[in-house]
Amino acid sequence: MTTRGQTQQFDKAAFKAAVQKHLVTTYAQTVETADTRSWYLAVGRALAEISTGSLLETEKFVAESNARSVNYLSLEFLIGRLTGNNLISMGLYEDVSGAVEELGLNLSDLLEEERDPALGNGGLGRLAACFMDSLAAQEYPAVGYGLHYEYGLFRQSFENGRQVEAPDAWRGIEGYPWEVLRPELNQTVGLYGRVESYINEDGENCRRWVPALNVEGVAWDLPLIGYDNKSVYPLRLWECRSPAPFNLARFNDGDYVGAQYGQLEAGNVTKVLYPNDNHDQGKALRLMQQYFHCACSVADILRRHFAAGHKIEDFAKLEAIQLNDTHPTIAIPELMRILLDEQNLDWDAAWAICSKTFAYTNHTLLPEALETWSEALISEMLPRHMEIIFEINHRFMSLVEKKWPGNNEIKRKLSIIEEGPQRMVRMANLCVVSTYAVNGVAALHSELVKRDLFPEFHELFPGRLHNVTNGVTPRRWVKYCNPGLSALISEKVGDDWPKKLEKIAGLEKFADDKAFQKRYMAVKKENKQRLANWVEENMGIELDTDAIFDIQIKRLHEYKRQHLNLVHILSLYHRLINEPTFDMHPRVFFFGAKAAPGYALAKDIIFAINKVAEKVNNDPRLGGKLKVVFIPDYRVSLAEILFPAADVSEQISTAGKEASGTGNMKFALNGALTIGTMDGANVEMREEVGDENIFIFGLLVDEVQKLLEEGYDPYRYYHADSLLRASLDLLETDEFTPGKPGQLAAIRHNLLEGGDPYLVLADFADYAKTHEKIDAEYRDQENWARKAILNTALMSKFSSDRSIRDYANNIWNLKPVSKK
Ligand code: C3B
Repeated sequence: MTTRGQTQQFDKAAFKAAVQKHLVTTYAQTVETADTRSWYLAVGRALAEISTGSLLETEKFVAESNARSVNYLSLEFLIGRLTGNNLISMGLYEDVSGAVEELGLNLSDLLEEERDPALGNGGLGRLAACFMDSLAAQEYPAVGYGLHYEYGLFRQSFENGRQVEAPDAWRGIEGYPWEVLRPELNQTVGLYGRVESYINEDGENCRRWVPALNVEGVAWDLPLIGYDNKSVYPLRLWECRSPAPFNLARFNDGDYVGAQYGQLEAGNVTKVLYPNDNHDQGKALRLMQQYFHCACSVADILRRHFAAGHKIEDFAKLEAIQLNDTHPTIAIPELMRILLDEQNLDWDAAWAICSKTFAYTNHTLLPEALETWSEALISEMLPRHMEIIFEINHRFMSLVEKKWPGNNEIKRKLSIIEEGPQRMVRMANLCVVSTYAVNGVAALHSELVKRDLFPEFHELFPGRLHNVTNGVTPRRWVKYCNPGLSALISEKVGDDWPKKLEKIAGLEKFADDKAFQKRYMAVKKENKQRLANWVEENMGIELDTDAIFDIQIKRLHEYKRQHLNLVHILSLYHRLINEPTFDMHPRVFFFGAKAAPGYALAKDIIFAINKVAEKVNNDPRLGGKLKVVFIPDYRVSLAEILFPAADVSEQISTAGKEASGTGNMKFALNGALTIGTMDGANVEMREEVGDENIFIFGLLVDEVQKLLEEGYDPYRYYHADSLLRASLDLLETDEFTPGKPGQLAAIRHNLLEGGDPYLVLADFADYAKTHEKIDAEYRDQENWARKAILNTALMSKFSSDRSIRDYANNIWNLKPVSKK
């Protein structure tokens, strides 16, 4: 049967037979009675059969090529639904659509049956998924290593406007059709216990870890299918299982250990994804997840290395390990431990390998997201690793002493160990010290990493800090999710733009072409209609597609400032009711966002937006000009409907807080105009599209820092701006919560008495003024069409293919290995 590259004919009869076989033998259904879900599963399995074959072939081919590989370690891969996207990568979308039609089925209906694998929280996990897609598309040898969570990110619903969380059993009871169990790759992982000294055969003093208990790591592979080529790489997800019931009698102190570890069930380690985005909670089980992930992954990398016949000395030459944020940092002492205690290398030899293997990506400057673990916890769970961390730090401190003799303040600041009532291990410092490359994720962010986060490290290790600007895959985020626009692009620039996004620059010359503008806007209108239909069917709200569709979709976080958007909506509401001459183009404000379950203010913001939505959507005084829609359970598959339908993209974080953003890129590629601050990748998007084609507002990073240093007083803005005051004061009334005044007051309180830590009030006036400009510009549809087309045309820099080439050339030293 055919794979990709269309080198062979698709054997429709064989494919149909494979689907029917799976329907009967795998899912125990009959052709006559099977429901849509069973058919989707059977089609998924039949396709996975093809990709699994290619995966095994690619593994062998890469192993024999002796090329360097990258191992992408991430606690999160927010991959989204695979079936539709994989069909596109395999070049089989049309063929399979035809085949299932002959079985009396509709492919789109089948694809809707797939549950999103939501194995990530937000930007960081989605970036990892785009990167894996780009590695495969460009045939850079790669393995993605993650965790096989039984429950992904919680499912969100609203009860009386409030977020309610439910578990996300993404695999259903039947299992996920694309995953394949690899029992031969099992790993055993130790935990707790003690470290022993002993003398080896050569009379040397050695250390070894004697874990108190072991758990089992089971590998599940998902296929990462290269677009229009024959390479398929594994996304290897580890599931934790406890081997036979714990044998407590093995422990010397049965009772003591029983009391301490009794509740620990190994099966729980990969039970659920921690639902925090940009926030470190410091829970022991999370450290256990991190170690379990790293131990299985490092062991598997070594297994592959040795199986290919290589020597340990060549490890760094052949394997790069990329740490996606600090979450997998414990992989560093784990590799050191194996090299020292199992491979019997001396410290310098082990360190030489480690420090040429690992590279680290920093994704945030937010202090609450920078991970630290207590020394006590690490010493208990991973005693040998703690010893190794101390030794790394000891040697590093001598280096600091050499550079800044006698300067204890710098030592205190740079040390991997933070002194205090309880000593803490700073994972970011461990990363910077132990890796050969550290990168930020957008130009501005990388500058701030150098200037504010790691200035002394930058001095000490010149050349170690890099920038790699994030990107998004044009396969999922245009070709798959926006077929109308894709057809239009292909017509003008040829059909290889999904793998050579530079080609879309060819659209620039059509920006003033009236006929093209009309067709481009007609596609936008269809996409708005698709979203409007979803909203009508699922939420019962009727929308007018002539309105401006203004969308903010991302995790709920104060720094992302959904509440700035809300206060602006309140100001429009106030003006529509109180200013008889106020005119605005009809506008729908969409939100999609999950709040971490423990983040009270974020949940209050969701509640407030929902309450405001209830009121404005039904208030006849507004003449239908203002609608607010909070899409429940925002996830990748809904993003695929939302991005193509946007006119305006909200990227309004406080300057200096959003490391990059990637939703901003998806919107612009799909022809939305950005309203945004000079933050993250917005800065580089502005460089690409030009100031006229983006709406920039707000304080700059340095202005933010200055204002905070001088002492920021939100009341100053409150008293000086009557519209702002009226808008905020609405939150104290019962306007949106009839009979219950004060239900929304927490937000106002945070912005006034709470000191407004993210400067919502300081940026409000400029934000509101910029929205007025958007309103005026939208009314000139030709002008708007021109700008939208230019946004699509000028986004090629933000393909994740370019990001991956940057990593490959500047950090990983990786060459494509093409399987012809
Ligand atoms: C995010 C950042 O908040 C985004 O600005 C960035 O675009 C993405 O990472 C990808 O680089 N991020 C996240 O989702 N979770 C974290 N813990 C830290 C950063």
